Amino acid sequence: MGGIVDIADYWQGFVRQSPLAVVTDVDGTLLPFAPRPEEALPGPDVVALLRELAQLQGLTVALASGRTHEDLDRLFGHVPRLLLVAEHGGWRRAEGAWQPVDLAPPEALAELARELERITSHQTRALVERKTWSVALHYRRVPPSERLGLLIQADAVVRAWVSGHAGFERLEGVHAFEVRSSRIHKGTAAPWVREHAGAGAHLLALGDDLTDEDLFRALGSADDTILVGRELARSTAARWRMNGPGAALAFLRWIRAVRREGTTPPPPVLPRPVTPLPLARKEAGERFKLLAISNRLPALRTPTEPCEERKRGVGGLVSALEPALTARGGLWLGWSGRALPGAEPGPACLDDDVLPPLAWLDLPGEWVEKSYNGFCNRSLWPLFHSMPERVRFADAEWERYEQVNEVFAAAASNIVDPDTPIWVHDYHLLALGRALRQRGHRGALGLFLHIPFPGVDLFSMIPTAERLLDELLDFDLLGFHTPGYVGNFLQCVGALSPARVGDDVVEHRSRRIRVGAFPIGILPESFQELPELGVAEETAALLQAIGQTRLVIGVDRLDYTKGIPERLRAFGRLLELFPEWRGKVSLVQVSVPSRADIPEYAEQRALVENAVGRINGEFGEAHWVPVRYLYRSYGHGQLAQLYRASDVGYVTPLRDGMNLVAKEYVAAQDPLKPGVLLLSRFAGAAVELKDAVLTNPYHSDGMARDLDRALRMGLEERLDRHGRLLAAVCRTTAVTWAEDFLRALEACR
Ligand code: ADQ
Repeated sequence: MGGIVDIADYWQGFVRQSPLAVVTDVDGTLLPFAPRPEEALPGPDVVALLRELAQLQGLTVALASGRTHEDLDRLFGHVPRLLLVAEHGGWRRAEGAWQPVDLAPPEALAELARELERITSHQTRALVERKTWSVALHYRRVPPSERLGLLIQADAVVRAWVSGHAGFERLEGVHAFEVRSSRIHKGTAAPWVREHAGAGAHLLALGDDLTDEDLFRALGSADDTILVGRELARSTAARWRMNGPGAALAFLRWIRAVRREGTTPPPPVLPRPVTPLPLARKEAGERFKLLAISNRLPALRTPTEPCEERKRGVGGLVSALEPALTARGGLWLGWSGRALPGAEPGPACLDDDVLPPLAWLDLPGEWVEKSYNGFCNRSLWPLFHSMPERVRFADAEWERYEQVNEVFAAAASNIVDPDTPIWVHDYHLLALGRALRQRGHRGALGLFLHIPFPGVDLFSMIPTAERLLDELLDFDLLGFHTPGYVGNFLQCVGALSPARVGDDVVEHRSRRIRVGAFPIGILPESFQELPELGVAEETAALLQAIGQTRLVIGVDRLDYTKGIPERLRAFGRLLELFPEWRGKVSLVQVSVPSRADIPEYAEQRALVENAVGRINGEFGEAHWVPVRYLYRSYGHGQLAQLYRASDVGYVTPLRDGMNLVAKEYVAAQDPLKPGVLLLSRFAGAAVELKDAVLTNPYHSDGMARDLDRALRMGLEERLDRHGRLLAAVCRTTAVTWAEDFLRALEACR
């Protein structure tokens, strides 16, 4: 794609090549999703189009689907010359009969299918589908109120089964999941299609979901790939994208016209490059008045999850920054989350179909490993959270970290004018101010740190502490959550740098750098609205399962700084020290998966699961499960409902920059009968939320007593505390945070 000038010319040339094979997924690519899979039927126009394409000289058409071969036969078996690939590549049909690939069906899957059938035996609307190399559970028709219970059970079964059976993987679908042998995937069908299309055939693959990525990855540089769907910014190996089945069909009709009739006008729907050509600076500079840069982007935070899942995890940063950027004509730049196989970062890409527009970079896998997994998350993250025993340093990781910062600076200076204000976020990009200045950036540069800033004893453990500090002083504005972190930063500057330190300013090399506390908040109203009916039913089912006991709730990313094992231990101590609570209180711990490819995080997961098992084993009874552990993400509405239903918000990180869960819990309470916030004194939020019951997460006995106190607290004291807590949560919100920071940034130059 390197030297392409005109996209229409490129496609005119590509689709004229012979032999050419078009390989396309069916559901979501050619057919829109229907409420039930059996309702997603191809219309006569789609079948006629495939039939005509398959007849054309030098063109082969293959459908590659996750459906069973019986299903594909029923829908497309009568179309002559059409190649069919079922079960993600496992079954293939050219002329004549279906052929399975040469891989014995795994017998162990029968056992998993039986287990899933057992837990769905009373649930007639759930469907366990046994395929040759996989088992799928479809729950689209299960009423929302019953889904959660079913999924909790199914999840536990599948997790245990997959961890005991190497070579299998779990794939998430829309209201379905599938466990399949990882040796069967759509990529395996590519050589088979090429063989049938003829020597030297070029392949064009179209697909919409994650199973199509295997196909995209299996193709070579002479082939081409199109991601179909509105999820424009999803991480993909495809080189082009288009909007949905309507666009894909229009494009296939155009291919039919080009190959049948020769010269034709350009395609009615042009695929758009996933990696656009870099923007000309002048054009971009005039367009964008503010640039925000963070490691990850809102729509790209978890690229393996479907879009609706991603929206659920949106925290304060996104809800504050999106409107602030949109209002100011700003752009947001970040890493795509995609690790490239080579040694070079990709060019910056832009998606301006969304507001605010997003720009992103792909990074080489080795850089991600060293910079993101290494220096960011194994050096800075534990050190800044005062956990030096978890810290390790490697020179090569620091070097890659600086390089990543330079690549971001290069992208930024290519995208915006040198006078544009830039707001940088967090510990991944501490060296970006220096890198931007070296590229001649003149506009105001601000950094906001979302995690704590440690005292000088800890900070000076970084081998490059002085240099990092000096780089930080190239920003014009440095923002932290609390005055304590500001104090720590100024203390570090005083001790490790020749700069002059004032109350909220540092003077260095004839420049003044403003330093201040900008406590981040939430949008309190968004936790006070009643959830939609379906959402409410799903959560209500969980609450019903818990029964009449008092409820304590924990909600976190699964991260060792959040102190989840310590929290569970203290809950166990509560049941030991105050046996009267047995059978009368339940803890629901909701953990959202995080950084799972770093070993410490996988260990944390095992620790938490063991602790849950221990407590339930030791104290549980037939009618009472002390701890319910949910390893998944919830939407705002559901979290709000869980918070509101709980007697205690159990928010006990070992150390936390702010902690938004604490604020969310307060905002969601019924003001007439509020629950009690039990908050770690080591969360930044404790500075503003002084009326919580403050606790020490390192002290199990103390935390158990604080929990007992929170559970027993009378209405009058709860009302009193909650009134003051709510006032604090409404005083510094996501909006005031972004506006205050931006105002201070704009005042800098
Ligand atoms: P985090 O460490 O991610 O943020 P936090 O501030 O608590 O921590 O924000 C987590 C967000 O994720 C909350 O909005 C919460 O609702 C959501 N979340 C957590 N578990 C979830 C689940 N299971 N399902 C759905 N949503 C879930 C970092 C710093 C913090 C700082 C923020 C913002 O570590 O200290 O407060 O940035 O600056």
